[in-house]
Amino acid sequence: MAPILLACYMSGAGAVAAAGGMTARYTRAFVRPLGSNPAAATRRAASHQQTRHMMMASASSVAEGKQLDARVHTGHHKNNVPVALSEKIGRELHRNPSHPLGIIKDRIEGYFRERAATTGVAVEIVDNFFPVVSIVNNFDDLLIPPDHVSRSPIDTYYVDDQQVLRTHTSAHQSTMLGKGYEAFLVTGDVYRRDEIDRTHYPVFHQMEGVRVFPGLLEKSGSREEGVKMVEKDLKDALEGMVMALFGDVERRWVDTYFPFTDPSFELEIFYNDEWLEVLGCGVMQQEIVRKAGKGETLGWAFGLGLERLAMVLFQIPDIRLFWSTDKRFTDQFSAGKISKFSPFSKYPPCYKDVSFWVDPVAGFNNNDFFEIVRGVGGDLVESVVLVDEFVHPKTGRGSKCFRVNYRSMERSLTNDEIDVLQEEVRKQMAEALKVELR
Ligand code: FA5
Ligand code: MG
Repeated sequence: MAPILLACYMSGAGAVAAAGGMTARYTRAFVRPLGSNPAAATRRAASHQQTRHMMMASASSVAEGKQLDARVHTGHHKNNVPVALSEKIGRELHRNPSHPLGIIKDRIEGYFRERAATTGVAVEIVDNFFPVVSIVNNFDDLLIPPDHVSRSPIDTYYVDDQQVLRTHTSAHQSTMLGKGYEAFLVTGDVYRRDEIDRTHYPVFHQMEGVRVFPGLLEKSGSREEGVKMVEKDLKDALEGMVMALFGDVERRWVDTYFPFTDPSFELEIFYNDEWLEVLGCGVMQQEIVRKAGKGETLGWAFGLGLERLAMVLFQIPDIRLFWSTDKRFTDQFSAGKISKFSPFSKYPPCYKDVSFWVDPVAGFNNNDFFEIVRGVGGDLVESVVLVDEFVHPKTGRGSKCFRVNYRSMERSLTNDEIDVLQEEVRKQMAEALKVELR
């Protein structure tokens, strides 16, 4: 036992933490189609089972008398939405004009409204679409392949076998186009099962922007020329937006891949000594536009993360803070103003390690563990870091050790209260995940 524990405490937590950068689901993930990796396929199958276990665990909250939204908690066997998560639906932080997310949203909308005044094309602005969308809208309409990894219940919250919690605001592209809008912005909360750290939270906010150009193809002479003009307008619009938010900041375009745009780009800005990806965008795939009834009309689309921008602009160090109802947080912001957040003291952390055997190692998915921790510890969990992992050379069993860092943003925690939480985490792990706790 002793050497195993030693291994757990001595391995490089820093390296693991450093590797956990911002998820780039619709870029990086797309080079790894689901099913291309047998180990991953086993993991996904096993995890699906686990997800169902956890769903049953959350169903017990129904008995506790909570009012659950029937649009989200359908009782369908595919449903993997935890109650703690669905409680975030309806908070609509982006619609609060004096919340940092609302303040940024208003700025960007203002910028595009002004720009529209010069182009003469009105922008339709929407921020209240319910986050339950069809699988068709979230994936199929956007040409995301049927076997793509982002569709897995490991990465996505399913409501039933037809609907998900939207994983991006791109889910509204096709319906908005289909309704006839030529320019629109759609802002909303999006949901992804993900790792746990300062920049990742299972709910965050995106703004989608789309503009199509009727008649441009005919005017430009060829599709190739037209695409160039659309690309230029897209880049002008977004650089202008960044200027409106950050002033004359250093910025660069990075070529990337999205299934729904071609060519595709990411915009990065140089801020506080590092390059930061703020949005993905590109020229819309013609098939999407065509299916939405707009024929060969050319268009562009972008999707940006509001938290990402807000963390930089307001200097908010932890993504959990956006959800804080502590007056020391909320009272610092007022409508229309971008101001620096002053942290109201940093309370001491308290960390707990959990080590266990998994057999086979491919049968375990980290996201399932993260969700248990989130479910038990809620916003007291600052981060979860994989500190050690190895496969036993003789038995072939896998070993993992995670460090759960607890820290309240509002008060000091006691070791005793965290012990109670950690015990509950272990209990739920033993029930829901096929692991042998050590
Ligand atoms: C998308 O979601 C695409 N739908 C964006 C898009 C729209 C591309 C239209 C082309 C056309 P991605 O997963 O990279 O792409 O997310 C877009 C932005 O959301 C990122 O640039 C980042 O600002 C933000 N974002 C992504 N993941 C997170 C996260 N876990 N936490 C906070 N912000 C995130
Ligand atoms: Mg990205």
